[in-house]
This record gives sequence, C-alpha cells and structure tokens, in this order.
Amino acid sequence: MLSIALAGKPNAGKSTFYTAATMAEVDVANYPFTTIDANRGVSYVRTACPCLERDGRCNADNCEDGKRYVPIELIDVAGLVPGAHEGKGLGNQFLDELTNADVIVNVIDASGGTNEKGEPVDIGEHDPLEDIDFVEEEMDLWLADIVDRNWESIERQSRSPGFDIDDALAEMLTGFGASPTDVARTLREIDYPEDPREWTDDHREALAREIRQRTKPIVVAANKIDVAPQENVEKLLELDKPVIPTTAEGELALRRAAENGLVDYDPGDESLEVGADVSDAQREALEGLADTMAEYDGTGVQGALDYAVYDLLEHLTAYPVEDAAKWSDGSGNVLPDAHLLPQGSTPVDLAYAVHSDIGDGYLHAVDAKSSREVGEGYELEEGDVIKIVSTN
Ligand SMILES: Nc1nc2c(ncn2[C@@H]2O[C@H](COP(=O)(O)OP(=O)(O)OP(=O)(O)O)[C@@H](O)[C@H]2O)c(=O)[nH]1
Ligand SMILES: [Mg+2]
Repeated sequence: MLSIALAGKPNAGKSTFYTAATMAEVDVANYPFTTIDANRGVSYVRTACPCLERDGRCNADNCEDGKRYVPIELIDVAGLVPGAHEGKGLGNQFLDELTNADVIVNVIDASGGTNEKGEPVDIGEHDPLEDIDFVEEEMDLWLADIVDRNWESIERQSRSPGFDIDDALAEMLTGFGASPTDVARTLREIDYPEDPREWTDDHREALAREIRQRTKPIVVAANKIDVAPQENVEKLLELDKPVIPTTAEGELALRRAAENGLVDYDPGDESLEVGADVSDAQREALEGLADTMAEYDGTGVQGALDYAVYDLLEHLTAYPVEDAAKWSDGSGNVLPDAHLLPQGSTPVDLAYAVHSDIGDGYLHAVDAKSSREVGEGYELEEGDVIKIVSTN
C-alpha cells in the first residue's frame, strides 16, 4: 500500500489531520510533542469511480455514490524542530519513521500562532514560510547523515576488484525507499568522482538532496486556515511549491457531525449541507466552517492526500474485473477492487498488483469499457476497468 507521512513542526495539527483522515482516536493537544510514538492507520484518496459511466452505481464498500475511496497508509510522526537530524527535540529516531513513506505532507501552522518549537504565540506572530524550508533541510541533512554513516563501507568495498560506484550507491540508497530508476536518475543529475575516497561532504549532501527530492516529495498542508490571517495564506499560495490550504479541525468536526447524522458530507466534498436536527450553536459553527470551505474549495484534508498521490507521485487508479461485460468479480460484485499504480503502468503491472501468480500467468487483457483487447505495452489510464486473462 502507498504510504503517506505527516511531518512538520510540533503543534501544527498533524494528529488532528490524522484523526480526521483515519477516524482513529489519537492524542491531540495544544502543546509541542504531544505525539511521541508514530501513529499508523488506513486512510483513503478520493477519485471518480468508473461506475459513474454506467446506469447504476456500484456496490463497492469504498464507493459513495460514485465517490471512490482508495486505501493508503497514513503515518503521523512526532514533531520536527530545526536541528532534529542531530538530535534536537525528540531527535532523529522519528525521522527514520519516514524511511518507508512514499510521500510527505508537511503540515504547517498557517495562522502563525505557534513558534518554530511549536509553542503557542499570538496569531500572526510567527512566519509560516519558515516552517516549510526547515523541514526540507532537516530531511536532506538526515539523509546526508545516513550516507555519511555508510561511507566507510563503500570505501571498503571499493578495494575489491570489479567495484562499481553506481552499484554500491544503488544498494545503499534502495535501503530507504529509492528505486533503481530513482538512483540512476539521481546519479545522472550530479557530478561525482568514481573513487569514493575522493568524495567530499558536498558530494554526499548533493546526493542526499537529489535523492530526497525524488523519493520523498513534499506537499505542504497550510493548516489552521479557519483562524489564519488571509495574507498568510495568500503568501503561501504564491510559493513555487505545492501548497494546499487545510483546516484539519474543521474536517474532524465535519466527519464527526456526518457520523452523527447532523450534516450531509463526504470527505473531499467542497461544501456541506446542514441537517434539520442541529442546535443553534451547531448551526452557527457549521455555517462558519461552510464559509471557510467556500473560500478554499473544501477543508483541504482530502485534497492534500489526493494531491500527494495523484499529482506528486503521479499515480492512477485501475480496476481489475473478471467479467468484462458486467465489470464484476466472479461473485457479481461490481468494481470490487481499485489499485493505485504509477502512471505508465501496463496491464501486466496491474496483474502483478492483483497477485504475483496472476502476473506470472499473464496472457492478455481486455479494456472492459471498449470490450477491446489491449496490448502488453498499453499504458493504463485513470479509471481503466481491465479484465486480465491469466493461466493462473
Ligand atoms: N484552529 C485550528 N486549530 C487546529 C487545527 N488543527 C489542529 N488544531 C489545534 O492545534 C493543536 C495541535 O494539534 P495536534 O494535532 O496535536 O498537533 P501535532 O502537529 O500532532 O502536534 P505534536 O504531536 O505535538 O507534534 C490542537 O490544539 C488542535 O486542536 C485547525 O485546522 N484549526
Ligand atoms: Mg501529534
């Protein structure tokens, strides 16, 4: 499963975001380092279900009227402070939690109401732009430290005949989530000596920075927009980086209200409908939230996860079926499964995602929308419904 990590300075709202996105109860409080051990749970990205192209909606558990929710793993880690890679704050142990993450959501406090250590200050007192740069910097330095620690071993290996620097680096870097393609592309981007003994700290830092950008891309969740001064949010949106305005608290309130039947709202909706059975106070709070959502196209929580997977990681959703006419599995369930795959994936990749046996026995595939057979090299598109014919 794809893994998204919530990182960022303490007290920015990571655990609130996590609770809203997973509906698992975790500690939330207005002081730094509330979270110490990472929380892991299942959340979802939202996409348009192919059943929207048919007469009746499908009956998949994760489809709400054509709003399809595809599972991903979400990790909520301890707060990060400047100097974390050398042990400041809760130190670097939790940076290691990011090793297996495919993408990072950097939750910042757009209201400027917490300082760099996450301590409460007056709204607008802290510049949220600072919360963006230091997280990238800490992640780069953390990776540079890992490279440093492995360097002796690489130097040792270089004494054996047949040593290849590219192979040695690839082996080290795949240890924290880099694919062979990531490594090959990174090595093409930087200039470096063949002999590991000639490498300087600058070489190692450049390597770490390149590979971090490629393997741990970051989207910023500019959180607490419900209380943030407008100019703060505008300034953040002008940056040449992906920034999604969010109100994690708003999303959490909405999901709870929806569970209790007080509002009509599905995660990722841009607006909500207040039900009849609410008190005046509830109505006022929900209408205030509706105003914020109207300004920013929703609470942004779902949007940030969707952006991470579909835009930053460039993934698509494909739906394997057994019956190409009914778009169903063997038991008649319509569009039972959805798989997230990198853009450029083929029906063979989908077959392997379903099961390695199905991949091994792959014969051919049928595009269920057109009922036509597609070739092995066919590049899947978002929302493709595919029947795989396999010997297994
Ligand atoms: N106004 C507002 N407050 C929020 C929002 N999201 C979180 N908060 C509040 O911010 C404080 C910190 O929230 P947490 O979710 O515990 O923050 P965290 O980033 O997990 O903090 P650490 O675990 O200490 O790193 C709490 O008082 C939350 O209620 C939001 O969208 N708007
Ligand atoms: Mg927390």
